Amino acid sequence: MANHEKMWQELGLDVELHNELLKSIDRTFQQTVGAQKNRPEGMKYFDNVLHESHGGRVAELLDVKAKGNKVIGTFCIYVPDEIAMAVDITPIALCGGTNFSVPYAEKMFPRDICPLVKSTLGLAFSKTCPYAPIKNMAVGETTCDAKKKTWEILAGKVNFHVMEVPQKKEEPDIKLWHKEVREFKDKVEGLAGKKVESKRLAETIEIMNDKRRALQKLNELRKHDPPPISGLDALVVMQAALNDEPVRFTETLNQLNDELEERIEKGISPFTKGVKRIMIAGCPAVMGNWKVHWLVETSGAAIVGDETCTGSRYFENLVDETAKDLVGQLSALAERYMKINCACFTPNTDRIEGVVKKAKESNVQGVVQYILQYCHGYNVEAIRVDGALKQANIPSLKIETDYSEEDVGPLRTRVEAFLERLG
Ligand code: BJ8
Repeated sequence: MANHEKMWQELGLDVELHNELLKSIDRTFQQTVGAQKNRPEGMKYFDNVLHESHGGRVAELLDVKAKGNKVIGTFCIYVPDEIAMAVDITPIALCGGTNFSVPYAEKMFPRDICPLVKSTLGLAFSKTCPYAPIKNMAVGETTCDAKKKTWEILAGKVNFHVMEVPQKKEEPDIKLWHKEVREFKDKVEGLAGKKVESKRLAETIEIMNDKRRALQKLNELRKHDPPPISGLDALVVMQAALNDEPVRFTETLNQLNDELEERIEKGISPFTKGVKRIMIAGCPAVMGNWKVHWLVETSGAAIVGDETCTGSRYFENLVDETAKDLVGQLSALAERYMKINCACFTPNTDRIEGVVKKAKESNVQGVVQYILQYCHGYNVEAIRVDGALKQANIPSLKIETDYSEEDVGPLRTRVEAFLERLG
């Protein structure tokens, strides 16, 4: 990493503090992901994506900009990347998963907002986020109160666009979302200084669908008993998906999937057959955050599915590739993204039914509902999710936590007791 110091200096980062941040993330990574046994060879690439997220990937984005193209920062999987990519804009996810930066946000923001928001803002405020100075525009959305109110503050400081994600999924809401998608197209066209062409949009739709297909395949392979890959490693792949160049990511993931098929044939797994199978449902675990996956898997279970935005919500549902003109393509994109079941929607029956369906498909014995502290949407919805799972005879455990390590002891006790209850 040392060879990137000049780049960080030129970007105006606090290099000393940034080095501390990297050390802190690396320490957590080594204690969790790095401490696993019997990992697939192909994971080396995805580990490296994480390690280079503040180095090599930043250098790549600077090259993108040197060629006259733009970079946008996003905070939610509702932003349709395909449209930005169609005008040569590179979207990059900016959500923070490290506890290191949380105190920097707490100096300015209330403490009682979710750690994902605080971590993200803390990185920007402490001058340790290399993407903050690179991005030409940030794109927020109206999914939760913490985010909505944060955008108002950031909008005065950086070029900011907010997409209105509706809170219901009825006809007027769907219409509103289609309009938002069309407005997003206008916005990125203005930023890039070029028009979205239908031919190029068809290509970027295919690129992102290919990426989703590869992730769906990984999800299928995890259904095997024993799974050929840990849930923690599958999470690393997902975290890389939000940062890496998509074509390269898909190619490498397809290679990993081939290796996993071989492992299944040869009976190679980090677990033994009959291991207790768990699905995670709820909030996303973005780069830097491996806490709950690590806790569950070091307590003797395998995570075989994730109903989160760093899981199935990101890759389920493809964009219809049959639309032939721009109007049809934008509409197909809006339809696909509207199917994401974030807890911001009311009622959210599709998500609740989806959790049960996925838990059955992955043949799990239990579901861990992962709730980031102060995320009221997922926290309150956990009651309905729990009820629906109970009806299907699937026990669930709700874990509400932040990014710190302080509650690891009590959480482990609760996870172990839950796993024991599964028989
Ligand atoms: S579509 S889950 S990526 S908003 S955890 S900041 S909701 S208080 S991250 Fe999300 Fe889009 Fe929804 Fe997915 Fe708010 Fe909750 Fe924090 Fe959250």
